[in-house]
Amino acid sequence: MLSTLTSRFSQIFTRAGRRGRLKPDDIDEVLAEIREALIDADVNVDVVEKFCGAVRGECLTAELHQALNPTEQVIQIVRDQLIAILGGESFSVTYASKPPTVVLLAGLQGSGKTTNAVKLARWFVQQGRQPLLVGADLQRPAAVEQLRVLAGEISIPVYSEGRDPVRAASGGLKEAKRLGRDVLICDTAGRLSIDKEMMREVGRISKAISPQYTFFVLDAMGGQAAASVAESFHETLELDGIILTKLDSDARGGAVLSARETVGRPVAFASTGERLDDFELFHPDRMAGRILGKGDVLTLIEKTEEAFEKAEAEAAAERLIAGTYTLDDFLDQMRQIRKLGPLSGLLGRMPGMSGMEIDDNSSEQRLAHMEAIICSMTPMERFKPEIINNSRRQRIAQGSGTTTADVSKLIREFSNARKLMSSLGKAPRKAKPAKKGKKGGSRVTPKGTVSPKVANLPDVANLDFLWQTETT
Ligand SMILES: Nc1nc2c(ncn2[C@@H]2O[C@H](COP(=O)(O)OP(=O)(O)OP(=O)(O)O)[C@@H](O)[C@H]2O)c(=O)[nH]1
Ligand SMILES: [Mg+2]
Repeated sequence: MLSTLTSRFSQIFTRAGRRGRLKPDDIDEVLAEIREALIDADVNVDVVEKFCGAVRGECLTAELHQALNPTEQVIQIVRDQLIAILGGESFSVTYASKPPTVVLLAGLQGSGKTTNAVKLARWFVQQGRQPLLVGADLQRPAAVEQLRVLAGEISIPVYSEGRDPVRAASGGLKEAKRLGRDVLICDTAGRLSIDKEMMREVGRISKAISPQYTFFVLDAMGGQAAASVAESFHETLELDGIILTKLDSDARGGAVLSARETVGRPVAFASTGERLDDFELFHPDRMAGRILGKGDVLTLIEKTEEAFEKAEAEAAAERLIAGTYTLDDFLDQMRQIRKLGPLSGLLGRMPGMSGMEIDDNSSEQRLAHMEAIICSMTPMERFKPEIINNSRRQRIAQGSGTTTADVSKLIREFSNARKLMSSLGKAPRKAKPAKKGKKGGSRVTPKGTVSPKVANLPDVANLDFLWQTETT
């Protein structure tokens, strides 16, 4: 996701870091590089200028040339301004005082309206709501069936009727009231804003059901051009927000970064894959962090919570943030994360890994290599990878059928991830070894029990058993 932009930012800040102190001229050079990276990412030029102007202003008033770590400070300023152009606050849904809360989806053909209608319905179910989906795309013969099949996977009812989408929509509203469903989500046919008749039709649907929320479904692959299409929908429909789809694709960033400014409405939700659970509230701060390569631990934790038992998730989240994990845990987490979907979508959310290019076909093989490397280490090496010298590295490489470079790479990635994770926690703590005898150091708790708080784990002062394994 936006990996090209992330690696451009990473190169820019690495170069800036090498300069040490940044004089105003240096800042202008850094800004010129940022401007070029954003233009290359297809970001709307007005947005780029506004962004760079704001960053420059902040940098100059922050008197960076006197700052101890100027690059860190610039990154912080860039991050804040990215958050600003992404909309600042996350979207929050206010429910209608008299249910149902009505949501209308509109957008271009193939942008993801039907799939995201169902994803949104699933999201409402998670909020404790009872949605009803309405199929008002009567243009394409299979559209309602597509909606029914997808909604059927998560047992959400679908209403549709006849051939007139306006009647289908208002019939859906009546049905929601009759059934006591408290959210109504209306899927519509894909249309072009230049098709006046089709635009009038969606206008009539909107009048018939008076939505609380009208979302424009925007394909991130379409870049800034797609974002500007939303502007013309806005004239007919008065949009309330955007659902940004296909963020897992190799979209360059133009749509994501231009949407808020060009449409004048926030991105409310983001769709990051083909699966129904690849969907979340859009958080500008997390997206900014992701673009800058700082990972997206919170989203990962939320996804983890969904995929695992609560107690298990609690332990994983604590360990992620507390930074008290070892290579055993690292391996454990990689295995758990695999359960959440293709690695390409998820690794970008792990701190220190967002710059990694992941090809899903080779990721299995890579994971197998990582596993072999970690399994070829002694318990002490897994606990304290700093002790791995050349001869140990050679032994591990031989044992795992990999190269010493592979071993070094893994240790480097692990150390980076651990450093970043501890910096996200309150205070950096020393790693504690995994419990003796527990496979893979996993702290998975049985169903229904409360996970041990990291702070309450036994303090293993005596590491003798680790050294014993070393010598046997
Ligand atoms: N990779 C990926 N694919 C997505 C995402 N969202 C939707 N898609 C896919 O995009 C394609 C089109 O999605 P639809 O939901 O049918 O789009 P639509 O806007 O309803 O299309 P029309 O009804 O024809 O206008 C489908 O193959 C979806 O699986 C996403 O976030 N990531
Ligand atoms: Mg559709």
